[in-house]
Amino acid sequence: MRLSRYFLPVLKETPAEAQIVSHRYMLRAGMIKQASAGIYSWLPLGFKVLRKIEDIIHEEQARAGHIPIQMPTIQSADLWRESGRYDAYGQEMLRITDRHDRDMLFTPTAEELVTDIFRSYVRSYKDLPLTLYQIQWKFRDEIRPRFGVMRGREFYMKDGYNFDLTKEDALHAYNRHLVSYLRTYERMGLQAIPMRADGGPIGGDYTHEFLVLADTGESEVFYDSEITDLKFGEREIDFDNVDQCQAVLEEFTSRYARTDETHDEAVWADVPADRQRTARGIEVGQIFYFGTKYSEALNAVVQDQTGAQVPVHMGSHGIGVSRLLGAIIEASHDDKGIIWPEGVTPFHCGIVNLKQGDDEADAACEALYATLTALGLEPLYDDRNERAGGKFATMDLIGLPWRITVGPRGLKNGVVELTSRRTGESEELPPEQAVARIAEIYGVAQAQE
Ligand code: 5CA
Repeated sequence: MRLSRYFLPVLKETPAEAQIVSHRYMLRAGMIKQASAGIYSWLPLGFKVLRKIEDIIHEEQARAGHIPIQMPTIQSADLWRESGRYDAYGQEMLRITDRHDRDMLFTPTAEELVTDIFRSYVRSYKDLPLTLYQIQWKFRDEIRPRFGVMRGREFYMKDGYNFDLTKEDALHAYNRHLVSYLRTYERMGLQAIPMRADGGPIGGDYTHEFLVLADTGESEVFYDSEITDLKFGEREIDFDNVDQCQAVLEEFTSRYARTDETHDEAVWADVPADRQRTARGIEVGQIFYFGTKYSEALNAVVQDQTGAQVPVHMGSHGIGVSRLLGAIIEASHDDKGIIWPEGVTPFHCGIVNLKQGDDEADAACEALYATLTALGLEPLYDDRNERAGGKFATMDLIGLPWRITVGPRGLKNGVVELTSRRTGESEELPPEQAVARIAEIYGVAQAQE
């Protein structure tokens, strides 16, 4: 993309309404625009990161064997009356009346609708296990929407639902989700710690929230410091293997890690004092096992091996997709702007032309742009007729992890400059080598000369 043709409405001033750094940078970098309280338009740069996050989630869901679907945002109240949640959900639910005076609502979550799909088609234990998921907009009429996309009223969520014959099978689905989420967040450059949590309006005794530690987080958390040393990393996992998934769950949940809702001073006292940590965290996901709560209410039954009709065991599993942009920025920024992890960056690198209009500099930038693009990478080429200082400030603000700087002086010596946004370190090297380095970082193969 050439910056001169892009739509990147960068703000010079810090918007007064933004209280936390991620909200400030998302507004200043032209990623989102508030449409009304807690409701945002996604501008090109923000939308691009949202899509990257979605892509990672889809890939990891596929790896775990989960199947994508799409359910509507507007639902009839009838199913919610069947489950008893129409009244129970309270004022957070946006209620809508259609022209025929029918009660509708904007989905805050989708246990009822997905259970209705299941009960309409699935009759036998032979069709289990089954996990369906979607990535879809949700609406919760939060009393205090704030911090930009962190606590929106309209927000984007991955919500998945497992259907299993037995509690044991459903607990495997729970463990599988935990493993899959660990991988998912790490690919986004995040450490998200599973913590024992509270079921809230979704329900269920088994539930973990995934928290990213950050001073601006809304939850107070208590954990054993050993937990931050754990990494999922590159390990191979067979998601159908019950023991493997169970082992990962035990590894990541055996140490004390709880939100304030489940914090227990008596158990906490057993954690060695020098390992006790209290911090703030951002909840980027939650998994639940709630048994037959919805299947019994909505009569979602299958025939088991003995011919008996039994309600299926279920759980649901959510990722705060739009909230993740805020969480990633909270975890990765400096005083100049955002620092995107390579896994979610909107463009793979920036190209800054120090002297637009200089034949050699223009030609070198065009060549870099063409070569990187041919490799399947997306560079953002700042081809505007602007001062170098302004171009650097924009690149730093929007946070691309790598920048190639091209100027007449360097080109005389046959070099360009490659700069890491994270460390600020620069290196001079020939343009072909800069391309090779970027290709290597992103794991794309270069054709042999
Ligand atoms: N049905 C279950 C799992 S699919 C569910 O709704 N879980 S949830 O309530 O925990 O939401 C899932 C995730 O959505 C949360 O972990 C959080 O990251 C995100 N989320 C919840 N409310 C908001 C909000 N108001 N703004 C932004 N993200 C939110």
